[in-house]
Amino acid sequence: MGEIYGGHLVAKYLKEVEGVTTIFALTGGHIDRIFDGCFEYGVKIIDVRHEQAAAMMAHSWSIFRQQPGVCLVTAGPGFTNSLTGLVNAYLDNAPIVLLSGTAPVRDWEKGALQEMNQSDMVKSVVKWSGVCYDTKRIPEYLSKAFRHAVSGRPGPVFLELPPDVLNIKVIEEEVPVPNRGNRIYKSMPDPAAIEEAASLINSSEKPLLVGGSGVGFSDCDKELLDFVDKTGIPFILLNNGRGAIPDGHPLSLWDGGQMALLTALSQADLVIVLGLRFNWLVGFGQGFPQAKVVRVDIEPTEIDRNRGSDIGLAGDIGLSLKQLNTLVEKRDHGSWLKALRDSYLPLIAGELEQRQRTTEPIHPARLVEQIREATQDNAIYVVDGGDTSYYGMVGLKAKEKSSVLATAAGLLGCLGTGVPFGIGAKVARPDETVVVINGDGSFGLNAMEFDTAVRHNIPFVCVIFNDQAWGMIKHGQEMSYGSERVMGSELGLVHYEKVVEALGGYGELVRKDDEIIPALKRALDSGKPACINVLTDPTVTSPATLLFVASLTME
Ligand SMILES: Cc1ncc(C[n+]2csc(CCOP(=O)(O)OP(=O)(O)O)c2C)c(N)n1
Repeated sequence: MGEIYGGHLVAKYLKEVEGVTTIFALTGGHIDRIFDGCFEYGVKIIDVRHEQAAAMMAHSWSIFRQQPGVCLVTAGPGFTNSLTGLVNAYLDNAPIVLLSGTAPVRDWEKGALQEMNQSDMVKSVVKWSGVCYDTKRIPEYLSKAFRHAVSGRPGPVFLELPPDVLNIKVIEEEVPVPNRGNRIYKSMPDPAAIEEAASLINSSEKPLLVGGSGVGFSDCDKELLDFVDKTGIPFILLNNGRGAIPDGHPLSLWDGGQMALLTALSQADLVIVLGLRFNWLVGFGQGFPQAKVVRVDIEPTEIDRNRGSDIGLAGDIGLSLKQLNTLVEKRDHGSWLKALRDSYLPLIAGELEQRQRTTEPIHPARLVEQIREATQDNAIYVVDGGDTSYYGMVGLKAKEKSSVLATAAGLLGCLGTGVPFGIGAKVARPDETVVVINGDGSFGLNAMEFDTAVRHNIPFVCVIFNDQAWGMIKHGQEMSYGSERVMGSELGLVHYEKVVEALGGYGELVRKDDEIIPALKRALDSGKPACINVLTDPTVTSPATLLFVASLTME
């Protein structure tokens, strides 16, 4: 009869039952036995420099591997540091499993080191949380955590593992290990509702399809492409659903970016919404009262949220589209598409021209264009920042699902996500080129993770759009209070490329347009985690900032 520690059981279960090869973690005495278990059972640990980054990397892994990402943090400050990443995953519906240390149960309520009520703190931002008090039940609790993370609408879960559970030995043969099952069980909407949706789609003259992270986390790419090709409906895919059909598809509206979305919503007679919430990012669904709405969502409570739908299909997107594809008619919406493009392309004419023009300092739209040129659209692009996010999002092209991921433009609007998500993407998909596009302010929040990338040999390129300020906020202050009242939003010229060099990576500073592509190529060829610090025009204000300021100053 073999004996095994609780901490070893954790690693063994992760590896052998859930197939987890890699976790993101920051060490601590309370969780040390799990680290030892990972050593024993060959689970790779990417050990980070801040727990926030561990949660963000796990989130990124969940997108690029389409499996739950696992992160492991120690009790107290390790746990509290992870919260920003956890909330970000919650608001993005990303399945991450956060394993946390906690004070020994025998010392609870006595003033133990790092003792705090973590479970209560976390409850409002997870799908499920639990504390395991019994070593023999570790596999059962882990199984429950994974099931909650992926079933129905995905999301983060939290499991506390005290040291007086992890450091106890039990007889392995006496530990029940749950059968994993298939884990994801898909549901289908009411067939009558599908028929009604198909007849609305068939009779519509100006239909529009919009998809979100539900597309990103569903296995529906083929059904979606079949639907779009058959119906001829113009579409735009957002969040991590972007690229499920590449942006280069002739019916994609990404050639006009957010202007195309706003224009199309205001002119459509029918909007088909797949796995996208009507939150503030789409004006709470209020901006297109003229249109009928068909919604497909795995979460029924989302279907009429903020705006009632004409037809709601509650269930899996792929299964729903498969059924719809048998009922929708082949159509050509070429004249509607042309009318749409005629409306939105003039609105972005200035920006299109800006992409081709060389200026000093460099315009951010031009810098994005040069990044495209250097990488030939063949990379995973992670975009983080304020104004920088806008130019990255609208200027880049997604060649595959999630390959343009604007991590700071989600519901949490969380800066500092770029570097951790870039690292998570490269760990999950080592054969891809990964390029992070970062505002200089945002870069600073998780810059130390370059050390993680160097230690683990995770090459990627981070291009800093250095306007020497928290640009989006600075420009908002200029507009609201006047340029003489800018306060706490200027950063000055910082040599971030030298910071990265000092950490063992590759770095270059770029001031001129003709230096961009050669520097990027050297960075890509260096095979190291690299930072190209590009001085950009500090006076440029993006349309996103104009909208943002207007929305916050509205009475
Ligand atoms: C973690 C976090 N802190 C603060 C903010 C508020 N905020 C929104 S945009 C912005 C400025 C971003 O500056 P930078 O990253 O340099 O990008 P830029 O706007 O200059 O392109 C700030 C501070 C936020 N969204 N997230």
